[in-house]
Amino acid sequence: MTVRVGVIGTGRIGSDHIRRLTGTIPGAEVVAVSDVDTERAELVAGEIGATAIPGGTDLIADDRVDAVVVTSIGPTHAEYVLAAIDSGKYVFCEKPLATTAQDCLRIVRAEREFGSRLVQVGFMRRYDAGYRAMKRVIDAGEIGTPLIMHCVHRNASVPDSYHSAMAVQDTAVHELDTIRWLLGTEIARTQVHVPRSTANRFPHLRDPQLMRFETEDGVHIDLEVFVNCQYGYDIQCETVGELGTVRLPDPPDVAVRKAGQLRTGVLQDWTTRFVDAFDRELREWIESVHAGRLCGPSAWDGYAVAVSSDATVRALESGEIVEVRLTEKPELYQG
Ligand code: NAD
Ligand code: ISE
Repeated sequence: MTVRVGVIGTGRIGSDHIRRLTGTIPGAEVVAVSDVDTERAELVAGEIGATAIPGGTDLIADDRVDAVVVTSIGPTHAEYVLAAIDSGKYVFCEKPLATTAQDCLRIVRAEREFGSRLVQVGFMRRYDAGYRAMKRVIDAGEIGTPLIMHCVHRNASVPDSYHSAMAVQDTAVHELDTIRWLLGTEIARTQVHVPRSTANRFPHLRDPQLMRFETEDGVHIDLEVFVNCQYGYDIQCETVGELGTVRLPDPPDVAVRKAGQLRTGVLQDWTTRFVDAFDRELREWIESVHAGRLCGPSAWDGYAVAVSSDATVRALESGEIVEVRLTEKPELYQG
């Protein structure tokens, strides 16, 4: 059986996911697409023989669509995810699940009322080979109890529309999820330090930012977010434990020795750095839709990250340490 997928949002990552659902991943077919930019939706639909449906909620309700992928901009996610739950359809939603913790909680409540999981959030780092290897080392106790984590998240550049809070809401959310997942605990406190800003981009943007997180069980994490670093896309993570350390490998590239120099390339953006993770993420999502049982990042994960993200934005604005407080985890998401 083929899962007939409808995709809402045909921008950068929407097109990328349509390409992989169409060409790379077995058991799926993109039958419908939608975008407020209707011309773009029609163009994309024409390329793959799908139907362009003007409204996202109409796409969700359409009988030809079994499952939905939401890749529109963040503020539109909650409406579409809630509509998918209302229709009883599986929905894969790109990060963030919603732009406020309150909207994430509405989604969690709607899913609980439905009675089983329908929502998966696009925290794709959980599917990256390096992060998975790091988790295996931590879970096996090889480095002893984790004490400290050092993370770096650098983008070559961002567009003018990117503002200071997006360093948290759009960029650091990936680490907010991977920290919880790698360490198996929640973030309890957050703080942001802002050094002088790079002169390379817009005056309104505070870039770079140094974030500090503390987990419920006392692990301290530092995260540098620098989204106009110029030289490329650079993701680093090292966990320091009582007995040793574990760090992500750099993406493989040839080493060229020439004219007294040794050089290697740096990837330029997330499409190439996480290509395998995106492939694996959507392949496993389609498999779990086939099996009728989701196992990837849940609406609860989307909610927990949104609460930490909101707290970190408040920390950025106030310069204070801000506490992170989650509601009680419902049974649906235990285990
Ligand atoms: P984009 O701006 O390239 O594309 C967004 C698309 O959504 C556009 O085509 C726009 O016309 C459409 N859109 C806007 N409002 C809409 C609405 N109400 N209904 C339907 N379509 C609407 O953005 P992008 O870079 O593709 O990002 C999309 C989402 O994916 C964001 O939530 C972003 O955070 C996430 N993202 C995730 C990753 C990752 O690493 N997992 C990487 C990039 C983007
Ligand atoms: C983008 O939306 C992503 O999710 C990328 O992974 C991240 O590196 C970038 O900063 C975000 O803008």
